[in-house]
Amino acid sequence: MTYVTSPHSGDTPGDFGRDLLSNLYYQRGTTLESASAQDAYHSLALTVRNRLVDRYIRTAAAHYRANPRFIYYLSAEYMLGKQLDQNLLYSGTEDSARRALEGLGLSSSDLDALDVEPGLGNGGLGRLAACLLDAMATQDIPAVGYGIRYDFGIFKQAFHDGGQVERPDDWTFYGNPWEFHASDDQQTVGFYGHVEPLEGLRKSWVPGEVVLGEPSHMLVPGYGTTTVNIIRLWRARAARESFDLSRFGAGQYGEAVEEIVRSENISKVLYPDDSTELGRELRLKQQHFLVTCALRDIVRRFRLRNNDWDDFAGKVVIQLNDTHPVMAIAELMRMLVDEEGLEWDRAWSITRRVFAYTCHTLLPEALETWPVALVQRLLPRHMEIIFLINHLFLQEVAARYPGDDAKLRELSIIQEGGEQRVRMAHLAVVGSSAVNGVAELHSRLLAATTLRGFAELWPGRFHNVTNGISPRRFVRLANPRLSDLISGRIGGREWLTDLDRLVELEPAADDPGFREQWREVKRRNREELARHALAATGVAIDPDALCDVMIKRFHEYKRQLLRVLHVVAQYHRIRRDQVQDVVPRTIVFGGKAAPGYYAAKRIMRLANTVADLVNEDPVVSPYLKMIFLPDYNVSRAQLIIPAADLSEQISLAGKEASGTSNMKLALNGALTIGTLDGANVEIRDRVGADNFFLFGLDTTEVDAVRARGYEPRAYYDRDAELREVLDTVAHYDKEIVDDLLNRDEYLTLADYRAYVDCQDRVARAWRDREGWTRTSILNTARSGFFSSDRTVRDYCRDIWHVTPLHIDG
Ligand code: NBG
Repeated sequence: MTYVTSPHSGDTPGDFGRDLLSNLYYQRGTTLESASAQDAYHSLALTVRNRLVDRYIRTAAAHYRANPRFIYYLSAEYMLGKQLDQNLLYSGTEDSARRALEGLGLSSSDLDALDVEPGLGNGGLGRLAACLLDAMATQDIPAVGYGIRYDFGIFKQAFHDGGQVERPDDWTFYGNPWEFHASDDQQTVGFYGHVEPLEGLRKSWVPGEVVLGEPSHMLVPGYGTTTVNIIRLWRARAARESFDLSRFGAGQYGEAVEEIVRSENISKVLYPDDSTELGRELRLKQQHFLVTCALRDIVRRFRLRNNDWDDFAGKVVIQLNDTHPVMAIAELMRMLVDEEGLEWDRAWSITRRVFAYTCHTLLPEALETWPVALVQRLLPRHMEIIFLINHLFLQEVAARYPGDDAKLRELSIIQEGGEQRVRMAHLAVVGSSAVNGVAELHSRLLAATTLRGFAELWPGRFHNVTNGISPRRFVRLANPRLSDLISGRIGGREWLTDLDRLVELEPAADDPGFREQWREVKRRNREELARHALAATGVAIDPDALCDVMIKRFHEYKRQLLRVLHVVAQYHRIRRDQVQDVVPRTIVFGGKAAPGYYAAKRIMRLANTVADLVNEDPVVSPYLKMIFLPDYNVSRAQLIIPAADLSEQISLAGKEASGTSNMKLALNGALTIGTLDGANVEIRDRVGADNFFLFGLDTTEVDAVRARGYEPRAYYDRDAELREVLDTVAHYDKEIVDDLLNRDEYLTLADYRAYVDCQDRVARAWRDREGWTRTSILNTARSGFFSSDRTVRDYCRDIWHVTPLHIDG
C-alpha cells in the first residue's frame, strides 16, 4: 500500500492553513485574495476531507487483509446532516481549522452556511440509517452503506398563506466536495424484456432496457477511532453515446436527449412520501436500480478475497432497511441461479442466511405492495422467482397447517382477491434470517398483529432492536454548551462513545450550582433559537419562556392536531384571564408533509393560522407564542433540540413504531409529555415515571374504545372547553372539525382532556424551576441507553454476529 502522508495530515493551525491555501490554489485555481465564497468553502471542505482520507485508506487496507464479515446496509434513504461540522469534529481539526480561518480572515460561520446537507431521506427512517452508519464506524464494524444519489433530495419547504409549498432541493448545484466519484466502476441494470429457458430452473433474462449505475462514495468516519467506512451512492446514467446526434442536428433537441433523460430520471428525485406507496413504476425502478447496483458491488467485493459461494453467507450480511430494498432477495436468487448456475436450494439457503430485515411501521397502509402485473412487466424474471419462492414457502405452510387455506392466504407473498399484488414485507420475512422491530412495544405488536402468522411459524426469527441516535451529532455537535458542561462534570469526553456514563451526572441533579449552570446552558440555547426564529419567521420569542417542541413529519397519527387544539384552549384561557395554570410558553413546530397528503397539509395550515392568531393577539402573546420553523431538516433539528424544555410525543398509542426525536430531546434534557407509544415506553422506564408526563390511552384501551364503538362527538358534547376549542377551529377550517366529530381516526378527542390536564401539570412543574432542572438533568443522565452505539451492539449480538475490527492508526 502506498501511503501518502504529506502535506495533508498536519494538525496545527499552520498546517491546516497551508493545506487550505494549497487547495485554493491547486483545486480551485485561485488565491485567497480573489477567492469567491464557494472557492473558500470548497477548499475548506477538501482540507478537512484530506484529514480523513488517510484513515480511510488504512481502513480499506486492513479490511482487505483481514477479509472480515461485512455489514452491507441497504437503504433507499439517508439523512446525513451537514458534513462539515461532523468531519471537523471527527478529524479532530475543529480548533486548528477555526484558528487557521481566523488567521486567513475567513468566517467559519459564513463557510458553514454554505455546507449543504444531503437530504436524501424523508424522516426518522433515513436519519436512523445515518445514525447507524455513524455508530458502526465508531464501533469499528466493517460496513458499507448503499443508497441512491438522488439529484434532488427531500423538497425544501416554505409556507404560502400558511400552506406548504414544495421547492426542489438542488443540493449539488455548486458541487459536492465530500464525495469521490468512481465513474469507471459502473454497473449495468436491466428492466423489462423477456425470459428464455436454459436448463432446469435456470433461465436467462434478456432485458429490454438497460441503464448504468455510477457510484460515488462519501466518508463515514468513526468518532475516536481510526475506522472510516463509506456510504456508496448510485446515480443512473444512460449508456455512452445515447445522445442522438443526428436528431439534434435535425433540430429535434428534445428527442435527441430522450434516452438520457429516461435513464437519468431513475435517480432524479427522492419520493417525498414516507408512509404510503405511490404505486408508481419509477419508484419500483429506483428500488431495483439500488439493489442491483448494491448486490453487484457486494459480490465484486466478496470476490476480491473469496471464491467459494459457500463462504458468502459467512462474509456478507445484508441489512434491509424497511421494504424498499427487498427486491434484493429476488435479485440475489436470480444472480445465483441464472448467472452463477447454483442449484435453487443451495442459492436459497445462501440468500436466506445473508439477509436481515428491519420493519419500521405498524401502519398497514405503509407496508409496500406492488401489482403483480407491474412487476411482471418491469422485472419478468424476478416475478417468476418470487412465484417460485412463494410456491415453496406455501408448501411449508401447508405442511405445518394442513387444510388451512386461510393460513395460506394470510401468509402468501402474493395478495389475492382483486388485483394480485406482491407483499414486500412477506417476501422480506420469508427471505431473511432475522426480522426486527425498532422499539420493544413495536416489536411486540409486530409479532402479535402485523406479522403474527410469521412469528408463530418462526418465533426465533423475530427480534427487537430499539433505535438509537448518535450522541456525536445530537449532543456534541448540536449542543456544544451542554457537552462541555457534561464533560466538565464527569471528567473527559468518553461519554460520547460510552453513553451509559451519563449516569455519573445523577448526583449533579442535586447540586444547586450545577443546576444553575444547566439552566444557563438551556437559556443560551433558547436565545440562539430565538435569533434564528426571528430571522426565519419574523416572530420574536421570549428566551425565558418554556420551549415546547414538536418536531417530526406531519402525519395524522402523530397528532399535531392535538397539539394545536391545546394551543387554542390556552388562547381562550388567557383571553379570559384564567391563567392559574398558564406559564409563558413558546410552541415550536417543525416538520414536512408528503405533498399529496391532503389531511396533513390541512393540519399544517391550521397550525400556521393558529400561530398567527396567538402571536398577533396583544393579550395572549406575552404568555404564548407559536412558531413554525419552515424546512425542518437535520440542521434545523440541531438548532431546536438543544433549546427544548418539553418534548411532544403524543401519537396515538400503537401507531408510532419508535420515534427518534423523543430520544434526541430527552438526551438534551427536555422532559417528555407523551403517550405509551413506540420508544416513549422505554424512555419512561429509564428516566422514571416521576420524570415523564404520561397521558392518554394505551394500546389496550385504544382497542377497547374502538370495540365499544367510538363516538367522538360525545366528547364534544360533554366537555365545554373542548367545545369552545372546536368551535374556534371550525371558524378557520370546518372540514377538520367535521372529521374530528364524525370519524376521528386517531382518537384525538378521546385523548384531549387527558392531554390538556397533563399540560397543566407541566405548567405547574415548570414553576418549580429547581425541580424542573433536576428532572431535566435526570432525563439526560438516564438516556444513555438511546445511543446508536448500543443499537449497533444489539444488532451485532443478536442479528449480525460480527465483531469489531480495530484499525491501527
Ligand atoms: C419510521 C417510524 C418511526 C421510527 C423510524 C425509524 C418509517 C416507515 N418509519 O417511528 O415511523 O422511529 O421509522 O425506525 O419511516
